[in-house]
Amino acid sequence: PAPRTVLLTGAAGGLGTLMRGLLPEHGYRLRLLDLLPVEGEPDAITADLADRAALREAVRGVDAIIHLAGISLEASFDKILKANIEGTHNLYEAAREEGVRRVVFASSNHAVGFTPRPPGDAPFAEDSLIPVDTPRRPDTFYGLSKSFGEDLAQFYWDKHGLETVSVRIGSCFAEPTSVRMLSVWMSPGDGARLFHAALTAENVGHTVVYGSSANTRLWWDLSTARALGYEPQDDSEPYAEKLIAEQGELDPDNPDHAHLGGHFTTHPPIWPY
Ligand code: NAI
Ligand code: 15L
Repeated sequence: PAPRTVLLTGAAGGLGTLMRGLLPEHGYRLRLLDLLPVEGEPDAITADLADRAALREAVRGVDAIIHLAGISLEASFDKILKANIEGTHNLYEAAREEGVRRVVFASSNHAVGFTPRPPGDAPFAEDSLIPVDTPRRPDTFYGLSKSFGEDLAQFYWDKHGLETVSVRIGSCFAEPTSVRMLSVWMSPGDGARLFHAALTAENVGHTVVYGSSANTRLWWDLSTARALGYEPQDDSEPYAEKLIAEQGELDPDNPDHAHLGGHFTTHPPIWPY
């Protein structure tokens, strides 16, 4: 049977708030968890990913987990280690102990952020799009934690038969706000469609997909996402004229524009810290 009761971690965050609004339309009953209280949701579980007892209780009886909680930008290694690396491990252990069969993991384009973007101008030829099996090249401690999360997901599948779809999300916000986002944007509606596909596709083992809309200027290959049944319906192109007029075209000689990860490859300048 299709999963119906889903634990959404990181429910108070930006993406969590968007998905709280959209996933019920796809038929899900959501249980919410975050370190912070979730506005307007008195039943949400307030817990830290460090609290293994709370996680075990939170996952008990759910059909699947969408794991969004964690630090979502660059931070010190110690903070990333605690929230994203140890925290994600704690959640997988709770899932294993309670027999949860599927996780959808919010990975990130920053796991492959130092990958050069496709050369030339958009739209890019199919065979120059970045595939999911490109070597991982994290651009930050944050990106490293997402790379670890993908390895953890593979390990829990191989060792324990716990399935994961790792979604290397581009930028999921209401609208694209930069020229880079014209290539990597995932509309909230497409985000919900992709999570729904990731929850319902059969026999995913550990599958890695990119998470974005069907953008005219797309940099990466959506075929593994489409194979789950994902059919993106949006394209950032209507925003292109205005954003390019304001910000100019991407400049391949600018290091901030040269790689998938954009300015994460150069900023914030975290050393010494
Ligand atoms: P966000 O920073 O708005 O939300 C993250 C949420 O996780 C926050 O509500 C925070 O309180 C919670 N959290 C942090 N540490 C926690 C802990 N130790 N225990 C429990 N909860 C904790 O981030 P956003 O944008 O909503 O992203 C959600 C997830 O998706 C993150 O894992 C992020 O790395 C990933 N992602 C998001 C992208 C986007 O475009 N929004 C792009 C790529 C990945
Ligand atoms: C991410 O991984 C971040 O969580 C999000 O805030 C955006 O910065 C996004 O990547 C991006 O690359 O635009």
